[in-house]
Amino acid sequence: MINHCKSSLLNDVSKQSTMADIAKRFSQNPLLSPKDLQPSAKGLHIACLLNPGVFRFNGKVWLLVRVAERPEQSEVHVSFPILTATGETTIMEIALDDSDLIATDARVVRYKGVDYLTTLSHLRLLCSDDGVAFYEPEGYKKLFGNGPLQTFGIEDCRVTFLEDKYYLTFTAVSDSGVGVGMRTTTNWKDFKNYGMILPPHNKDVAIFEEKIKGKYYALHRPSSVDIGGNYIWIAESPDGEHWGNHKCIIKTRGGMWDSGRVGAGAAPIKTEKGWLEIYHGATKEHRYCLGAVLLDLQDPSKVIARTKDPIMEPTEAYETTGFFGHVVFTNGHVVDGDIITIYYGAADEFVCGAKFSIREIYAAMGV
Ligand code: MAN
Repeated sequence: MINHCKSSLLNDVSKQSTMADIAKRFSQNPLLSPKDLQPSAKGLHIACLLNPGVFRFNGKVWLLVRVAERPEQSEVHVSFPILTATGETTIMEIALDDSDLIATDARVVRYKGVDYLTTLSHLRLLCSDDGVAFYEPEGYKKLFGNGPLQTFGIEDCRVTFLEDKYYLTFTAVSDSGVGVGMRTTTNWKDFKNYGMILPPHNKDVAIFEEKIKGKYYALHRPSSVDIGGNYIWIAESPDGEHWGNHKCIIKTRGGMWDSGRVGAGAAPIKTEKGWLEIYHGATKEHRYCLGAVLLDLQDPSKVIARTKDPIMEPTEAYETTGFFGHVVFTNGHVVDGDIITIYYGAADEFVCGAKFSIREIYAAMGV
């Protein structure tokens, strides 16, 4: 088994935190666990169900959930699936005592100097009448990685509804790097594939659900090595596909809960005070919390406010213990008046739900 739980350092960090968590978690959490779905192929099992994109369609709430699979693990090997460029699944198996193997992170291994993911992810549609009980409807296809830039899978899809079309922006992983793929659909049966819209290293793309002064806007997260870091950027586009005028707008904050990396959640929410964005921030020890920022309605590259403390922290057992513990990560929500219902990945293993009041988030931001 590959492992999972984090060092005692994390417990110390939890104790120091200010516990400003204002999320109202569903009592039914976790809503979905790996055992609730069938694997996509014989010989695979689902290790994690996590990080769903969320949207409304045909009167229901839908999740486009990330399903992370691998073979059952033996005592002596680590094994994981990889797609070929033409879409067949192959299994890579490495002896745990191989001196060329570095396996210290549950999510990634390094073998002979090359990084691989320990699971292969695809995206699957689930829907619900009440936003709590989700099922897989008949007649909708699973979405798999496609082509040479998605051979390690597709992950963490944001779904933006803009002018009658759903834009799916997701992490596309391969041995060439981690970039952003895009597909669009109107009916969730037929998809137009745009390939990679932002090259490595980039992820966490959330397209705004309205154009501003005729232009599309998106948040994204390039990672800059040596100089720079893992910061949230904003970009503009004439067509939703080609992006330019990039600006860095939200950086990590030293010594705080978001000191290691920050990345956008789902599409920003238009409110009377600005575009409200729930984002994730992590420490260098990979403890993932959620915070919020408010962006100017007319010029969303201007940050009006940002929460000092996290609005949600991994506190429940299903958030602290699992495939990769001490993680709450969201990339999908629905909004009803003052209430934002987020769906989130907990410990990179379960799908959970929680509600926030927009007014309470404003109060936490001091606006
Ligand atoms: C990265 C991504 C996410 C994952 C978090 C926490 O940001 O791989 O999919 O949820 O790490 O492990």
